[in-house]
Amino acid sequence: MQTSVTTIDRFINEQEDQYPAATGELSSLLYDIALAAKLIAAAIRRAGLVNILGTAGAQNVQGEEQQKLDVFANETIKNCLKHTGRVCVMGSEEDEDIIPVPTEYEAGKYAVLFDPLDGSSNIDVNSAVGTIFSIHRRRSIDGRGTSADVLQPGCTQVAAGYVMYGSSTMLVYTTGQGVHGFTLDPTIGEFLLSHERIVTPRIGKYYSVNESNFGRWDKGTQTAVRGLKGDTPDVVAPKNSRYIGSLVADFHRNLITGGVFLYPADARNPDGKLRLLYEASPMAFIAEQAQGSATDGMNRILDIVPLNLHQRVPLVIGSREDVGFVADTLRRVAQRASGPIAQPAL
Ligand code: P6P
Repeated sequence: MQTSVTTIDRFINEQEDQYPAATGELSSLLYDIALAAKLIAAAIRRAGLVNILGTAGAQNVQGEEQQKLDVFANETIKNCLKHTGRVCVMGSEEDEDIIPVPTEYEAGKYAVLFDPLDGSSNIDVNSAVGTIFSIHRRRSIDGRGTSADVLQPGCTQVAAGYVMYGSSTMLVYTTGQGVHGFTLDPTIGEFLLSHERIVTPRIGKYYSVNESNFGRWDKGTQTAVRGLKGDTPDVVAPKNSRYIGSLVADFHRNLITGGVFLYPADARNPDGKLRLLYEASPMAFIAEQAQGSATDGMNRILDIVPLNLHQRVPLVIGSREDVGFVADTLRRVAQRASGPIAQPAL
């Protein structure tokens, strides 16, 4: 039986061949991340058996109980990257400050940001969790990496991706040449190409938002979500609600089937909950490469210049027309609230 399997290594190499100037370092960095993903996937699969569930007791910089798998995932990614000579600095949701590569290792030309285990509150209930990563070229000239290397707008990313530890383990990434998905075959320990050139439908089936925040949203957001539910069927067809509470899982479903995910600002989270650098920005790169889009409600995520490592941002991401509907609604409600624009006297 003819089997034409494409491993992630072969696929990355074939993509790199299209760029004669490529040195192969970015490709090798993507392998390093794929290795970390395999190690984390194995730990998650074993989690119920070797009792590494439950909290590690420590709290991360977000003030959240740090689960043991959070700690393991964070350390695994750092250990897979720091000695390679390809990275000068890292930024992690689990670490308060940037992580310059230790002096005993060569500092490379890339800065890597990551959320090592997003949705970790779902760990103990065996629901999907994920790793999200974002790669920029360093801006500093030499030496250890600095904040300037990580505080870059999403439009300067050279690669971004996520790993979803769900019913199967999938790695989805882009280097600006489309979005491609690989499924881990645990029997051989290889990520195999399963979703080449993912394109998200223009209009989605689902909307994903935590509706328990409805009373804390502004009027524009409430109006937009009501529209997605079917209040304005002449403008947007009613959608089904799907919300897992894990960004990677909600984003991935919408990417494949079409849909829009929202984590808006609210009275309790005036900048929303999600982080710009290692959640919104990489997902926005992927969304746009899959012909979708991503905004903070009105402004393109990839244009936002970050001011600090753990900066939060409201997020509306997914099918292009659905994201556009939300933006149009927010603008219309804002204009109505600010009153009719004074027409210049003729
Ligand atoms: P809420 C998980 O904690 C996370 O950071 C994202 O993965 C997810 O989209 C969001 O928070 C869920 O937040 O407030 O709806 O539980």
